[in-house]
Amino acid sequence: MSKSLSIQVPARTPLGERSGNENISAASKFPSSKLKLDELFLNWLSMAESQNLVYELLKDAKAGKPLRQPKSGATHANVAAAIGTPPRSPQKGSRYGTSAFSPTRRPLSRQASLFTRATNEPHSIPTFYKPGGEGLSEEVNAGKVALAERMFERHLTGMNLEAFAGVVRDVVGLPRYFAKRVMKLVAGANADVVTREQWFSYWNSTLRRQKDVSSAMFEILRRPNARALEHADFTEVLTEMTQTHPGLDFLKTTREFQERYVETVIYRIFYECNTTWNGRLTLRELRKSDLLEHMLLAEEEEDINRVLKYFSYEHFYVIYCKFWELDTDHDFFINREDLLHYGNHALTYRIVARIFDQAGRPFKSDVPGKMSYEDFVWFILSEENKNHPLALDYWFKCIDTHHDGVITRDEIYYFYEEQIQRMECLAQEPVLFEDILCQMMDMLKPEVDARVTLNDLRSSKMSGNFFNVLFNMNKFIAFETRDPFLMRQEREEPHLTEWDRFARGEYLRLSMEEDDEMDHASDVVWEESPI
Ligand SMILES: [Ca+2]
Ligand SMILES: [Ca+2]
Repeated sequence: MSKSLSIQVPARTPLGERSGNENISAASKFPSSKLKLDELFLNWLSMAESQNLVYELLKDAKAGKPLRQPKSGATHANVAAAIGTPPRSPQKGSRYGTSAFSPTRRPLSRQASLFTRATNEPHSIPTFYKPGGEGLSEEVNAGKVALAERMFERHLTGMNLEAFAGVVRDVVGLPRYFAKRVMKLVAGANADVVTREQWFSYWNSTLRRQKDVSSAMFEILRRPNARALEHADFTEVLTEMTQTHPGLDFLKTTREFQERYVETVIYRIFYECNTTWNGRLTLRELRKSDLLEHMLLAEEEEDINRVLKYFSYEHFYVIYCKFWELDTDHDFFINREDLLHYGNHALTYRIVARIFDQAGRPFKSDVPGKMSYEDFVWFILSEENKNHPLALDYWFKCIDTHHDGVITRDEIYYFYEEQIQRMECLAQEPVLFEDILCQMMDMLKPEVDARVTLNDLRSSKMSGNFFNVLFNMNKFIAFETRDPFLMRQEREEPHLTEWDRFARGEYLRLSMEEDDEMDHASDVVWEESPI
């Protein structure tokens, strides 16, 4: 018997095609948990360390030795890696994650004030740079130079990364996790010390010419002479953030998920800030965005889940797990069939077809007919936050099948027709097209009746519902029945977006499912153990 057991992991069996009565009854009672459990067990079994353990136990059993209690080797992190879901945030009672679930259990004073500011003002950037001028004023520059001089006085042979991070924070105004990047620019790629001379040379040649912190950030992140920032330009500083942020300590052992987290944060940044959606974030877009404010907040806030915009780990967890759930063959792509399963089969065939026609946004995926993880992030942010201006744009393009910049009666009918059929299948009395059309026009009040433009949608607060009526059955029903639970949530937490509420609910659901699976898995794996 060879020491390395070769165990083939079979493809996931589709529901209802299992043989054996026991399996059928178990699967029919708890279909999804049974399948997930099988998958979890097989994944565990395919890990090299599990195989070694099984081999050792078999060897002991053959030799007639009493079986040893296995060490608690299947840690959460490696089981999670095996089943393809990232680790959750630290549980209650841990130092940083006081709540593993809800980002809103504690008073949200910081978050709430942030949101209020974000909606009332374009952005709030520290004001020590002369606004509108060319670079820094003499006065501001003198203050900055004096501050840096004082800081360097204590480091006559140069500053290490930790000390230099103070300069980046206090003199430049950027988060400390930018220090590594700035150190490279100031002192060279392999430097681990910055001298006073190197600093002032970079300061005078580059940073003092920037008129605000956003342009300093742009300058620091961009490649030489580039006129816009691309995804990859953010990788270095965000990776540094995940390495140093106390709220992301638990991610250090799972590098893959650390990378996925960074990737997801970048997609979220570009979704919000790169309003032309061309993957090239300009200085103008950066200035108009609230990214800098949230980057600074992410540094200060020990619980990263309280930074709902861009950075929440729980939000990443939800996005990634949703993708993983749909990507049943785990090739990291989603096809049309997979997406039909989204949200408990909420979407119509017609809208899924439009998404795969890439009407809302061209896919980044290089595999024809398949959606990549990045495309999925764009989709889920648009689907679960339909009132967001960019989501309106996304769905408008999907519904405007004639590409004439206006949604007309026949286009509304084309999508609503499938909803009528679905209501009939669900034995629900369908809402007639004429009635729904009237209701929608009352709600949206377009300038020209039955001709809805993107501007009409942008000036109505009910636009998300318009789209839900057209292609999302579950949300349509929730809207028609005026779901009191949803309405209360909206009233009580006006600072949360539809996306924030969705992500919170899903995180709770996924956490509970995962806990169940972990309990079952430990029962199954060790139920034969005589100890
Ligand atoms: Ca797939
Ligand atoms: Ca049209």
